[in-house]
Amino acid sequence: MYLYGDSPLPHWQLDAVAFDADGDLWISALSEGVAVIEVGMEAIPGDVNNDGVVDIDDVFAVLAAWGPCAACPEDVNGDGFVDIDDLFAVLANWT
Ligand SMILES: [Ca+2]
Ligand SMILES: [Ca+2]
Repeated sequence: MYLYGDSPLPHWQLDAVAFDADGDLWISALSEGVAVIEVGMEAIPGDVNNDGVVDIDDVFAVLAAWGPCAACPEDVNGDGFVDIDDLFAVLANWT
């Protein structure tokens, strides 16, 4: 961090700014390392592909991941299995 001119505010020289697949904003500064800032919308239940809507693509994602699945987004209720309950959760949150 360095001060720019007479400004009391710190200034950083940004190196790269990008969003990852989870919607987190990654900012790297040349002299200060990397910071991650979580931005964006709160997760929508049933939006397993995290595109901001619950639609047929989420249904297909649930069907494709059917069965045991630890910590995967298609397991909407978090019980370790992708099954009919998760499909119903997607349908119940249809946007
Ligand atoms: Ca979606
Ligand atoms: Ca489940």
